[in-house]
Amino acid sequence: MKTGKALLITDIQNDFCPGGALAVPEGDRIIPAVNRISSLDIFDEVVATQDWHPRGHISFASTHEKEPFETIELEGITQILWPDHCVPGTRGAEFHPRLDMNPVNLIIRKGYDPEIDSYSGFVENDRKTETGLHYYLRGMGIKEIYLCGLALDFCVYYTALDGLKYGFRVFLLRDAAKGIDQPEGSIDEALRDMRDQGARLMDSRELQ
Ligand code: VGL
Ligand code: ZN
Repeated sequence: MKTGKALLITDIQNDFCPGGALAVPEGDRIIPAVNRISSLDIFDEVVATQDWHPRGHISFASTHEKEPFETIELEGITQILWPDHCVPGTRGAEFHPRLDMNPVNLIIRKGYDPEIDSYSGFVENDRKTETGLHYYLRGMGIKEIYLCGLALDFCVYYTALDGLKYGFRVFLLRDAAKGIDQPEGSIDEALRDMRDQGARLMDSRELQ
């Protein structure tokens, strides 16, 4: 039976886990919870996003000969500069080896245009270039999206806001997401904003 629910697993890649280039503290600790929920029978669709940046990507500090976490203005958009991460062909770009990919029926790669960063799974950071994910989910009759993954204050956050804009009901699985908190306080700010805009926070253990 169709439920109209989709699970979106954001960027659980080696570079966002301890030892990776842009490690989220304890990022790998969410994996058991994610594996449990992805294998439940309640989702029509299980989608994973994969951050995917060519060498010399515009979001890399090295491209601008700057230090990671400095910011620059790019065509009116403030861009945080990141360490080189999620470069195709590197181990860092691969999904974490303990993430169960068997239930995943669609992988969306994002950020592969050298000139545009992409946090959200729906729209790139120019706020125009669509990944196509909302057409897919709508076409499949999805009404509710459940979010988990990395990083809570960047890619999960932007995916939540865009999900709301596209008219989905959005649920954040709070225990199955972790943030960078860079700059400090950005996790709390992201949580507050997601709630204010209509996302609902819940614990993954409520899903059976
Ligand atoms: C992400 C920063 C840069 C994320 C991706 O997955 O949250 N953050 N690229
Ligand atoms: Zn990235």
